Amino acid sequence: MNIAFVFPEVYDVARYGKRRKEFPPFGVLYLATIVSQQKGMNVQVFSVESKDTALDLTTFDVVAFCIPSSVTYHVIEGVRYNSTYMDGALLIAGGVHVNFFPAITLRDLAVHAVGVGNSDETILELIAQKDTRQFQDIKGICFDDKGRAVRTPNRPLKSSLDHLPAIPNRSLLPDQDIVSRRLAGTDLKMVHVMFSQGCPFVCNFCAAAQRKLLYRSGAHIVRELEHLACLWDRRIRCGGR
Ligand code: B12
Repeated sequence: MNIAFVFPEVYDVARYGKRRKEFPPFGVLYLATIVSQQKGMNVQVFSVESKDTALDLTTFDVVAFCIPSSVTYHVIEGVRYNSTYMDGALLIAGGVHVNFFPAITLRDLAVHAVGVGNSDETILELIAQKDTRQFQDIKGICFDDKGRAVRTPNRPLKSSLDHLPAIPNRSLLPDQDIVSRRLAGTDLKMVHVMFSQGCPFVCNFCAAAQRKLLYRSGAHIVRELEHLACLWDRRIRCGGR
């Protein structure tokens, strides 16, 4: 089965003019890795900008739209309506914007279902229902039932992040997402790693959806750091960035 993940290029808005990318899109990265580890799943990730939203998606059985912030919602709306799809393709969406506006996103984008909150398990369950379109037993989603938006119960949070792949497959992302250009104010190149999720504070300007802090274990993190050190070593020896 062919699965397309579509996400808007995420530039830091403060440095947008300089096309400065601060973080790789971790949501897309983890979801795409999880799906690609399943037998028979071919994953491709499309990074889009607002000037170029017409994609040929006719070879994909499932198209997953990722909406990291409301700021880039219009980019995904552009892709949704300017692109071409396979007949019967399953269309799904998720991301921070969707977490706050699941039913509106479902309607606006005319997709079959949206994930609400962490969807590391939800994504596989949604894909498994591609042909049946029976979504009612999947936790943490909002789905279309003959024009009616149905919200299912939240998916309980895990107690850690160790269920995630220890080494997310960065080669699924555009090359420049693997290593950021430089650490602010220095010439050091850097790579980002996600150690935890959530935030305990209640700042009223922030839309962080998850207050409970979840961590990866030390061993889980070390596996990724070792992998990155090795990758970096190879790049230097091969004369890469
Ligand atoms: C890191 C980060 C950044 C980074 C990079 C973001 C990126 N590459 O995604 C940088 C610094 C670039 C950034 C910039 C901005 N950010 Co920011 N950022 C974050 C932060 C701290 C973490 C995001 C993250 O990586 N989470 C971890 C991943 C794994 O989770 P995730 O992306 O949500 O994905 C999961 C689910 O959403 C879901 N999912 C995602 N996609 C899909 C797709 C499908 C099909 C399904 C089913 C599910 C699904 O499953 C994923 C895995 O569990 C969040 C706060 C937070 N705690 O969430 C703010 C946050 C997302 N940012 C926010 C904002 C406002 C911005 C800026 C507008 C700030 C500014 N004024 O410059 C810009 C916008 C950039 C842009 N062009 O969109 C807001 C968004 C609010 C909103 N409602 O839109 C947040 C929530 C913080 C806040 N202040 O409220 N940000």
